[in-house]
Amino acid sequence: GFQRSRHRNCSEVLWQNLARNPDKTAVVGPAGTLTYAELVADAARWGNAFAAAGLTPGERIAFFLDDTPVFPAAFFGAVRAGFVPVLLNIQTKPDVLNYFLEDTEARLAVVDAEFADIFSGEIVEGTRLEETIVANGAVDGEGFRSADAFLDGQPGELACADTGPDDMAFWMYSSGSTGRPKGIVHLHHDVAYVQQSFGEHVLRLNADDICYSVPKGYFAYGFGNSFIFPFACGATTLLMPGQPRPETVLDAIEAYRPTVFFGLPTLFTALARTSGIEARDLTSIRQSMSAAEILSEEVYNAWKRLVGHGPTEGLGSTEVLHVYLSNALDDHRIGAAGARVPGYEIRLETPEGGEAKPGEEGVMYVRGHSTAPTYWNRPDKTAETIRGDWIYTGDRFVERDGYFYFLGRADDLIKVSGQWVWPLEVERCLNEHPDVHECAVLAQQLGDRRMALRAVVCLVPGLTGDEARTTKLRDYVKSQLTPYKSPRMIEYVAELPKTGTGKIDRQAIANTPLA
Ligand code: 3SK
Repeated sequence: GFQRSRHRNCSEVLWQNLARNPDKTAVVGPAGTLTYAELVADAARWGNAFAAAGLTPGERIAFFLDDTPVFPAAFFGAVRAGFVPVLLNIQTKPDVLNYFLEDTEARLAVVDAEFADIFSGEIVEGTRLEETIVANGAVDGEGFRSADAFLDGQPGELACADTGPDDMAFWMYSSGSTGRPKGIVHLHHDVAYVQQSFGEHVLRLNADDICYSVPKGYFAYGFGNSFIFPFACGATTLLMPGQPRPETVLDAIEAYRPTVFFGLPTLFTALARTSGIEARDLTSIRQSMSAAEILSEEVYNAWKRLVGHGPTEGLGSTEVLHVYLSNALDDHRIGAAGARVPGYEIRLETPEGGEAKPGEEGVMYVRGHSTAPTYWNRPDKTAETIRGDWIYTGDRFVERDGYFYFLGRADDLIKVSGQWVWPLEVERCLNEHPDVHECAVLAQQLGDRRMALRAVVCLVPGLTGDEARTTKLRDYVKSQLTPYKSPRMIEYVAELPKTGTGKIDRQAIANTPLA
């Protein structure tokens, strides 16, 4: 049966390797290669340094880190010493970062040198941030200290703090829906639980595996792929900093020869369309995993032709920490998010509140021992999503033959490139542009099943909707929000259709084929 894990501190997932296989390579990549003994010693130094900085147990530390060995070292050192890393997306805009600092009340931040500049001025004023520890490079100035100086003289051993399985271990933030992002609180036992469920039943790594997750460690998906499953098995994880592009991903595969490859549909689609990919050496990959959205059959088959297997598709959430629906390597249903992962219960609720039967549509709830107990300080949002020990996903599904097929959202949030977008937020942003008279932004399913944003724009009189205008508007959204929120399609109309009460008639727009 599935029990709550007994780990009193989730750093066990790394530390167990000290006795088991200290000389095995834990992490490789351009930023450095470390054995498990070396990684544990680094983690111990970070943990000791956080304690020496005077943090109290349970205090949050803001992490703003790309994928390098510093990430797991600082993370596991912090949790082992009883502190709570908050994994922030390194693409976070300054105003949202200011909110994160306020919400977490972090006094310390650990930041890659490349991004350290934004931890200054207005962004940190009024927050409790006292010091920014700069890793992978140096930055001068008040409030900054280099990681080397921070870690100097700290011992490479660290006793485990007095934490228990049900204590708060780390946070991640929900990516932008309506309003402020929510701090998703995870507990120490959640880490071993996702290994017991998805790790042991679906992924099944062995110690010889080298994992390469293109999605980064600050996403729950990347965190599990890079720092839970490989460490739980004494395998190796490849850490590639920098913005991934198809060419750099292919170069990394040839250089480091990963055996297990993790991506999102957007990446598999881009890779499948990369010219010359047939000539690249992908022979090291024995298993691939895709999550978050459904892959098109075309891309699934293209990947299968390239590496001999299609990506295993799954679906998870940050609230659950990792994947709760998954296909299997040897049993894959095209178009399905997957079957229930052992360790999770799934319930589909009909609009009347009953249990949906196979073939009937329902909104999905999921339950298992890795789900977040709360959003930080947000009782209203917690009540909406975390209903007792069930998580309300807001996703509409139908089950056939034990496999779940996604039908859409119960509200209008959509996932683009694996990240949540609220079309209305993009609509509001575009509406603020001086060229826009009015507009509507909708979710549009593409021919290959992925979701994209479609904007229908009525420009102010006298302006024309040409390619230059489209680029200008898309760039505007990118600069105001984040790049993935920029609409893929912008169409221009002389007038938006209206309902009898004068509201924009979204249904009429949705029913109009793409221009
Ligand atoms: O499917 C997702 O979006 C997801 C989110 C968090 C963790 C893991 C996954 C696959």
